[in-house]
Amino acid sequence: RVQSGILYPRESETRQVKSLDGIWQFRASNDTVDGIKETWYAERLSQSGPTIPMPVPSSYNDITEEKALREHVGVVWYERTFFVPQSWKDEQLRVWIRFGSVNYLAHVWINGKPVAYHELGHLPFQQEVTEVLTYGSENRITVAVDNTLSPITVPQGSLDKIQTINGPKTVQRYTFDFFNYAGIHRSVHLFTTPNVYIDDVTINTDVVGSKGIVYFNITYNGTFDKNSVGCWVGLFDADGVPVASTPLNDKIEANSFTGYSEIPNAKLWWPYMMNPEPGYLYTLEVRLLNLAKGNNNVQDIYRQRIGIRTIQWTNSSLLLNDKPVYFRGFGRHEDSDIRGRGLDLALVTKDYNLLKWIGGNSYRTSHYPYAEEIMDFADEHGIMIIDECPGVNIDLFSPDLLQKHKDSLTELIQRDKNRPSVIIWSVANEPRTQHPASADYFRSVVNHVKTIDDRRPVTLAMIQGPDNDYAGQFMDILSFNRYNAWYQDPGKTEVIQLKLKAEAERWHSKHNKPVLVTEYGADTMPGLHLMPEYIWSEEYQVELLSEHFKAFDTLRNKNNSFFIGEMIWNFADFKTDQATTRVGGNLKGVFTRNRQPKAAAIHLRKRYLHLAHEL
Ligand code: GCB
Repeated sequence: RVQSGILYPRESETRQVKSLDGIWQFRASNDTVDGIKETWYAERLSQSGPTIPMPVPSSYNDITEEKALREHVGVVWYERTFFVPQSWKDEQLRVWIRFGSVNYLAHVWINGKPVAYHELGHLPFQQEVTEVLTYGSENRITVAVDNTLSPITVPQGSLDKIQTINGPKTVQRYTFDFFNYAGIHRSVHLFTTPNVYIDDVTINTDVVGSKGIVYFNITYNGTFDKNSVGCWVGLFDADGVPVASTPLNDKIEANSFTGYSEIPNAKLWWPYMMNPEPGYLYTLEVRLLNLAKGNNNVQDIYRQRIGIRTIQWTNSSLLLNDKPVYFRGFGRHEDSDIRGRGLDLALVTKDYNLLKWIGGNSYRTSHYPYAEEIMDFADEHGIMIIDECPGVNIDLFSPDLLQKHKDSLTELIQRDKNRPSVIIWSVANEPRTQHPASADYFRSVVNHVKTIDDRRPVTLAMIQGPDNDYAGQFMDILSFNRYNAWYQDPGKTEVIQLKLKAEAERWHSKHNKPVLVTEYGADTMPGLHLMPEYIWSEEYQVELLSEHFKAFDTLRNKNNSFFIGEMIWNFADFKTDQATTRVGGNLKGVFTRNRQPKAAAIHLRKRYLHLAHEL
């Protein structure tokens, strides 16, 4: 089921991209009908029942005024029509459909024929559809989306029945603390490739003195004579000036080319505020050639932006280009009013502006992979990413779940392997690692990651304490989430310095690895002022932060410090499932859900800018 390449669809001289974003037709189905059995995909959705307009990309949950749709459990249907030009057939192009993310599971039909199936939200999937399209006329695409979570989905959930006056009702239970938004969350693209096409590009970089070295592995697919396929790669700097080029003829195995280029005086990829030119990117141009038609006969061209940098880690630090980094970061969510988890480029751009304004240099993609468009910004602006797979709050460890968890990491790494911004893989958030079964489970998960990518360190955002945990031993970096003076000892900010420092020291003394705080914070109702500081007020959030800052400073200023960073929970307020501890959602943001600052944002900014200049 694991796809080969999942390159982002990009136009080039040989590739066309057509967006299928826009208003689709939509209907939620209920427990009593099975639209797949009733073949709703065989004709227009409006033939089998009423439809409503639904934007793509977006979560569907908050688009209407219906509670039933917000809380829907099970399948919903999407449909739209589109045209495909006759010229695509005349030119014998391959045509592909690609979804950036459908949460959680998707069946896709085109013109009534099944073309794709994918389980796991937050990750892209694609399928060639050349044969099912009608060229020079209208086509229909139908998608059935199922949001049901079970003990063997990533993340886990369970179904429950509640009794109502109208009989039993199925509800979804889950323990993770964000709303289980669903729908077609990211863009849908049709794109073309030539018959013989570049399937995947894998980059690794190294630095020797002032020289940058870029290693590449290019795979291709297609049907013409293997002996006539050639490959050429060129590297261009940020101004488009060529800096290296290499013809590749050394096929080390079928369908792949490997090689490397050297760039003298390379400009390295640096984090934001660590260098005057952070996030420096080169463009790699890959040309697949048909040598039978001459040395320069180009079949396919794909361009991939890359950054040159090294990552190393020791028992006390994480080094980028040989310099230790300190994370000034955040936990975040893809979340906003109305569109839920749907991609919104205005929001994405605003968030990066806020991140830079506040002096942050990093965040964790808590608790699932973020949109590729969001990751592009991180590459461009020098924002360091802890890239997290959707394994949140795992409680029941089973072989079936393990397989799916590994699949989610395979797909995540396949998607993000070339990104300079991705510094650490996070294999899960807050699994119940007090269970002995978590030991074998996470040993296996980490081994799996290492077989795909051993050039980045692995972490896990842990919630169990260091003496009640079986999984920390397998990690390269020890990350923990801790809510001193919030869930533990609410109101008692005077415990923070002692407890936080003691815990960080214990993690380090137990496993001898670098330590990072991936969550701390306090829910804060914007505009609530209570002095002296009282929980939920803006003053309390500021006070809680201040006490943490003191603890962090003690840890990082020690000789041979093992403490590598702080990530506050959360960048912005976000929606959760309904609970008596939540007021319209989780309010631990330093920004509101509308991205306006609470007092804590101003306070945090002072610290992050100060740290940025000091380090
Ligand atoms: C956590 C979770 C995060 C929650 C947060 C909270 O430990 O990792 O998903 O939102 O606590 O605020 O409760």
